[in-house]
Amino acid sequence: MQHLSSNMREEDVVYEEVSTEDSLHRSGQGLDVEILESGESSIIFIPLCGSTAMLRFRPSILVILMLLVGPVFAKEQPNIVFIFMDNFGYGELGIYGGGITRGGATPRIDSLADQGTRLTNFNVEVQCTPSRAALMTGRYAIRSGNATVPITTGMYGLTQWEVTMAEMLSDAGYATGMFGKWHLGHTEGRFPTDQGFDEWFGIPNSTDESLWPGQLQFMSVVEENLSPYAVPEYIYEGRKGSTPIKIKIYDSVIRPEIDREITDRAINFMQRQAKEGKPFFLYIPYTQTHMPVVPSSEFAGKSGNGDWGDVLMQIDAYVGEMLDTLDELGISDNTIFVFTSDNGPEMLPGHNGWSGPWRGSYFTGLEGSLRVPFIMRWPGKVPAGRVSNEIVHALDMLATFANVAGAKVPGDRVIDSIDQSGFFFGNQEKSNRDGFMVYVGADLFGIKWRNWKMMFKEVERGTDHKRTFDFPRFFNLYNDPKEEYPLTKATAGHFWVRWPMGELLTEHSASLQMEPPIKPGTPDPYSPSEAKKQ
Ligand SMILES: [Ca+2]
Repeated sequence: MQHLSSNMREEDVVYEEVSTEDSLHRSGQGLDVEILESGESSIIFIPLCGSTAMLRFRPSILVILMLLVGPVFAKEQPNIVFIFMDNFGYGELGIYGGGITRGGATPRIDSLADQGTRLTNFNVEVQCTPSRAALMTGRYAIRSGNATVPITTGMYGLTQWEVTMAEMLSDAGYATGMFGKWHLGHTEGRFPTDQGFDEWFGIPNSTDESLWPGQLQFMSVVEENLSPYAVPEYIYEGRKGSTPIKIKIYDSVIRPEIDREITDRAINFMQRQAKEGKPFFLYIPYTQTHMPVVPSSEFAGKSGNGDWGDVLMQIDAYVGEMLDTLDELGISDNTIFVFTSDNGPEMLPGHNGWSGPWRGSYFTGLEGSLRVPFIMRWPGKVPAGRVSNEIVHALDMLATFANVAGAKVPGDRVIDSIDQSGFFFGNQEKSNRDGFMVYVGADLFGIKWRNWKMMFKEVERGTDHKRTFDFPRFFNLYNDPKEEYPLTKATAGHFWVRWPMGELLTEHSASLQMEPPIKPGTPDPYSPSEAKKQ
């Protein structure tokens, strides 16, 4: 039983084989889910009020989306521009209650909401790397070995076996360009141009690393050559089929200006593709508003309200430039334009983002971590001015884009992505998703289902101790948006919600059993059949 928690001994564990139904019942009583292998069964490992029980069930409900549909060939393939902000909270944009209340107006992005559909319940994974892994693969990040930002694994990211959104769209005939932050691998074979992007400009990791070269101790460690990873982060330029080239060190001088260059290159990419007449997928994971949040010299002081307001104005202007470019090129009507974020707000003091009406920063399972702004515009296709509180997850973008692009979702693996095109097109009021697993790192913190959450764990801030509840906490998000009152009139009498949530959990657990997660740091080549033999 090598999977037992480090603080638990084999002899402390009580094993019990139970029916699926019984396991569902008990799964509503607090858990730290780990899937353990045992022949064809799955085992859920559940600490119960000081004692521990092993619940075993047979996966009777395997709704594996592996059977997900073949491609629906689109008559006309729309371009896709996908802006993915970094640590940009739910409350930042004017249209979400931010903008001027945050010190910087965002009129261009706000106007996108009038021209398209805005979601108030778009959800993501809660850290940079997992969120990007989920978006790119349509699979929970735990599956690809990217459940957390890399802390101890120098070699990380997506194995070549994963099929990314860029690879999928590339196979469907798209030109694919990425300009910005990857955070899915920084070693040979793990760069964006190894994962389906024709071209890439940006950083492999993250923006806090721009602070490293300014520290004497760090630079002396670099001199000492203590680790291949304790080195300055570079800005790269890459093309599919060749090794990316290091352009310059990403330091605090370049940090404020990098999004300017990302924007220029993104615009250049659109211009080139429009000339070629080829549909394109343009992925723009900006570096703002990850700390350090410092405006470009062009915007410094512009809001009169400090760095944050300046940066909001900057982001809005850059997005506006891209929208103008689409208009100038005459391709706005045939372009899906999405503005969203990878996770909830920055939490570092002095760089505090804003989660709007929700509680919590990134790295938590709270709504502030999960819900981010999301606006999609596709003139004539996606209803203009529509606002919806239906649940959509970043996971869903893969299958949705596959549908509109006539691309093919991989059929040989577990896919968590759900095609939401019918919902986005306004053909249906409801989305095709009722809920999802809430992970914080590799830890299953709980389940969100409709307006409810059943949480087994909680952490107030990403670096705090997490609390594990003996009895799960239930929150009615309509009555208690800040998740403060687990046992009130709003929740009492509603514990039935654990049953539909239990269904989701059972399906998820069974799928992890059937296709064990790839371990963090797994080198290429990875093959699931070889992994099973080990
Ligand atoms: Ca992030």
